Amino acid sequence: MLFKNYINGEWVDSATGKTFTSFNPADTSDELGEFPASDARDVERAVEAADRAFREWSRVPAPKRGELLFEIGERLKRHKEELAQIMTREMGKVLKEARGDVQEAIDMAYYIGAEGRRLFGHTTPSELPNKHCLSMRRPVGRVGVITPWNFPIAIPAWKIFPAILAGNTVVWKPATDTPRCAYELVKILEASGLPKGVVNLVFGGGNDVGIPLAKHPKIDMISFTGSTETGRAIYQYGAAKLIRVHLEMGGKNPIIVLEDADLDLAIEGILWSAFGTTGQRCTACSRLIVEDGVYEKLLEKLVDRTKKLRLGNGLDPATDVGPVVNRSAQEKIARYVELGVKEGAKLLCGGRIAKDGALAKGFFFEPTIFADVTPEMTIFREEIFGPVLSVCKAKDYDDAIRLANHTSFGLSSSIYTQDINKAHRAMEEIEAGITYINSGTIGAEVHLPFGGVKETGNGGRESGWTAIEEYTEWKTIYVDFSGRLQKAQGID
Ligand code: UN1
Repeated sequence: MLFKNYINGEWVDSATGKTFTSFNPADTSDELGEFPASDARDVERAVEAADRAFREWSRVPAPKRGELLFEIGERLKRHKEELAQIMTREMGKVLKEARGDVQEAIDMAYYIGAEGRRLFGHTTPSELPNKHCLSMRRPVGRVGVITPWNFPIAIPAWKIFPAILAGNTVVWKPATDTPRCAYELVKILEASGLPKGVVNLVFGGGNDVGIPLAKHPKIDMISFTGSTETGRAIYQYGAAKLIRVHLEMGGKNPIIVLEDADLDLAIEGILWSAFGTTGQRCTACSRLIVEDGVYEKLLEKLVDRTKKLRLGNGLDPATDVGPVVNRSAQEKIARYVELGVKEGAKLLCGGRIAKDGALAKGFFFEPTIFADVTPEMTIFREEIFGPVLSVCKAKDYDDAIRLANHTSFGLSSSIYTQDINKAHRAMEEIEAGITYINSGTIGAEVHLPFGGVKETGNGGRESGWTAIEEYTEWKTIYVDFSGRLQKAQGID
C-alpha cells in the first residue's frame, strides 16, 4: 500500500513521486507499506500550512486544546493493541514493550492535556503603586519535530502533544525506519478532530526533509531526538537562525553494583536495561561497573541468565529479545564486537549475528557481554545501540563513580546498594540527567523531566512540567492604572 504525506489536513502525494518501503526487521518479507521520499518542496508546503494554522490555533483557549489531547488519549487507548502490533512488526521490539510505548503516549496525552487548565504564569508586586506585573506563556510558533525509530509513538507524543497543547503548530519528520507508526499516530490525531495544519507529517530522509526543515526560515524551534552527530548539525542550523533547539541524544548509561547490593535484584535490572528493546534505548545500560568483591559472582549469574534469553519475532510471546532495527545496525554492532575483542575485552557470551532457522529472515544479534573492559576501549566509550554490555571492575565506591562519569554522555544511570549514605552520595555524584537507585536505567515516567547532561543534550528537558518550558516563551506584562507616567528605578 502507498501512503501519503499529511499536509494542511489532507493526505497528499510528495512532489518527488519517489518512495521507500518499510520492512519488518524480524522478517523482511513482511512489508508495512511504501512511503513518499519527500524533499524540500514538501517541507515548504508543510511549513506554509503550519504557518497558516498558527494564528487560529494559538488563540484556541488552552483548556480546549487540552480537550483535544484527552480525545487523542481515548483513541490511543482504544487502538493500543493494534498500534502495538504494528510497532512490533515495524521496528521489532517485543509486543509487551510496544504496548508500553503506546502507553507512554496515552499517559502523555492525559498528563499534558490537563496542563491546559494550568499553564501557570506568575504575578508579582510592582515597585510602583497602581501597577500590576504579571507573566504568561506564549507558544513558540512553528515547531519542527524530528524523531527516531526506537520509540516510534512515545517520543513523537512527548514532543507533539506538549507543543500543540501550548498553541504551537508542528511539522513532523519521523524516522525512515518507522513511517507506518507515524502514519497511524497521525490518523488518530486526525480522527480526534485536530484542526487542519496544526500537525503536518512529511516522510523522507534526513538530508531531503530533516535539513530543509531545520533550515526553514519560518520554523521557530526544532525538537530532535537521535544521534549526537545529527543533533550537533541541527544545533548549528538552529544557531544560524537563533532559534530554540531541543536535543535528546546519545547515552552510555552505567549501572553500578556495590558489594552490599542485592545481587539477584541487580541482575533483573541489568538484564532488563541492557537487553530490553534489544539494547536500543537511549537509556539502555551499556556499561556495568561492579565492585571487586562481587565481580566474579555477579558475572557468573548474569552470563547464565543472558544465555537463556530467547531471540525471536517480538510478536511471539516466548521471545525475550527481538531483532535490531535494520541490516546496517546489525553490521555496526558486529563491528563494535570485533573491536572489543581486538582491544582486549573478554567476550563472555554472544557476540554474533544470529541466523539460525527463522532468525535468518531478519536482523538478529546475540545478547553479548564483555568483561574486563577498561575506559580506553571503544566499547566503553561509544554508543553501540544494540544488545552489548561492557563490564568493568571497580575497586570501591569512589572508583565506581569515577568510572561511571568517565564518559562524554550523561542520560541515565543507576546504582545498586543497601547503603543509604552511598545511595544519597550517588544521587549527587553521578553526572547524568536521571539516576535510579536499586533499579535499572530504563523506564522513565512521563510526568518527570527527561534528558541528560554533557553530550546527551543541550540543557533542555522534555516530559514532565519541563515540557511546557520547552514549548513556550515567556511574555511579561506591566499594567499601569495610575493614570500618570510612573517611572521605574526611582526616576522622577
Ligand atoms: C529513549 O530511549 O529514547 O526511560 C527513550 C525509558 C523510556 C524512554 C526511553 N521511557 O527507557
